[in-house]
Amino acid sequence: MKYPSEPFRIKVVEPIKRTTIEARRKIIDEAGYNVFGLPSESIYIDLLTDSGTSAMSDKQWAAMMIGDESYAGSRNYYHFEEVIRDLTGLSHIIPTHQGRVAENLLFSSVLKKGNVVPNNSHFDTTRANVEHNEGIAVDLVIDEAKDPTNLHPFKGNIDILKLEALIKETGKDNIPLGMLTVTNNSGGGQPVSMQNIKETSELLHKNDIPFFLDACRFAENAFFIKEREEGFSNMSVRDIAKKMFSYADGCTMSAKKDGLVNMGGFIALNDKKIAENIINLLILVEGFPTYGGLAGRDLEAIAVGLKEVTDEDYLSFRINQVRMLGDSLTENGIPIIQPPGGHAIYIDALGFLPNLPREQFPAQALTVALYTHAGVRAVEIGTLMFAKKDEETGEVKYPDLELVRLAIPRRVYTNMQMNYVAESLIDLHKNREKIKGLKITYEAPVLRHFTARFEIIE
Ligand code: PM9
Repeated sequence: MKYPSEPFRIKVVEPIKRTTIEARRKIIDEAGYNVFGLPSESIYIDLLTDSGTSAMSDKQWAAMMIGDESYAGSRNYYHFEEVIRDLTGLSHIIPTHQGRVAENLLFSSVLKKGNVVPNNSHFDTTRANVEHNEGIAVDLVIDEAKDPTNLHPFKGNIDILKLEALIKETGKDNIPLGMLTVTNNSGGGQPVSMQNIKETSELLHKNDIPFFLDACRFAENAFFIKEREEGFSNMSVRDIAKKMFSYADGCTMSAKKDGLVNMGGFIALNDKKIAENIINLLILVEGFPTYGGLAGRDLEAIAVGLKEVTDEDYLSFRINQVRMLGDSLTENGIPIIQPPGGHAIYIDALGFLPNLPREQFPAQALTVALYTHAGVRAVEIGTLMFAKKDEETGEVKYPDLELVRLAIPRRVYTNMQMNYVAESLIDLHKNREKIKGLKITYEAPVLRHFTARFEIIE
């Protein structure tokens, strides 16, 4: 089958409501034209994020019943530690309640003012945590990634020559670590090849710089390597994932993605001294190192989720469900980042709404229109999330791409529901000249996309 059918049957059903277009017009106006302000009850299909929105399996729910809620030394921590050690080969396993805390603890422990952190593309929380610690986050993804139509199989790759130049220019002592985000969320959920992981690791190590993975979607990345990279078609996805980790000195992970849970994360690393510093901070802000802000039952569910996520029937359905949505949009003339990413489809809002100027937030305008038209919540990844204003000149630097992300929760929606999303977008595309631009009326100084408010430009 081109698009495999669901490799699971549904045991628990959560009803979702359909609302009228009139009701949604009122609700989105009250939310200041920001979909983060919408009550989830007003949404039919929620594609805001694939993070923390997965459906857990029967085995994960069963695992929660063997939660050991001891303050220290919970048996679930030891299982969690064993599974992560086996997967990553890394020595120190530190639980956190989600990915950004892992980032915060790591960067608070290794960054000094003015230090530089290279990455293919920093996710927004990663960048914010680097900058919060007075570091400089530098994105070095390959140029092909900036062209939405380019069919490069590994558009998440970092540009090795640019990385080399950055190390020379900055000086290796000013780079406390280098990172790769797998898959590259901000660049379209695109995978990084094993070759690129290896070359990045070698180059960083040659300069005595530790190499970390932002491993949120490691299993999806490993599946793409199996599908696309020469020499891996006969290797299991689990072994490919292990090989990816084998090049790294550490990783941060939001288990809310490929951990298949609703909450959780971790840092894993080999350096004992840094691990000690992180643990001291962890005790201050998250909790004792055998729970790190999570309940024992959460740790158990993550341990099971990290095993389930490399199941190849699951991954084949997962990746192809996302691809199916992307293919139907493409077939109907809707511009998306090609090829479809692992966890999401990214619509090129500049191609969808060529008449709206960047200062009118075209991707946000499309996100608002999609919710109003169909009750589908997507998220903007463009001007609102990434534009930077030069305080002195007032000039706005826009990101390369202006995108609307349709992130698909894991094991949650059926292919029929994905057809509904595709049809809604096709409808909207036919009537695209009616979509109006937006003007910002409130913005916070950091991570403004979460709380910004807008009005429609009539
Ligand atoms: N990613 C996402 O929707 C959730 C937050 S924004 C709605 O894509 C990477 C690559 C991520 C990521 C979160 C985090 C932070 C780190 N790296 O959300 O703190 O995609 O668990 O993880 C989101 P936490």
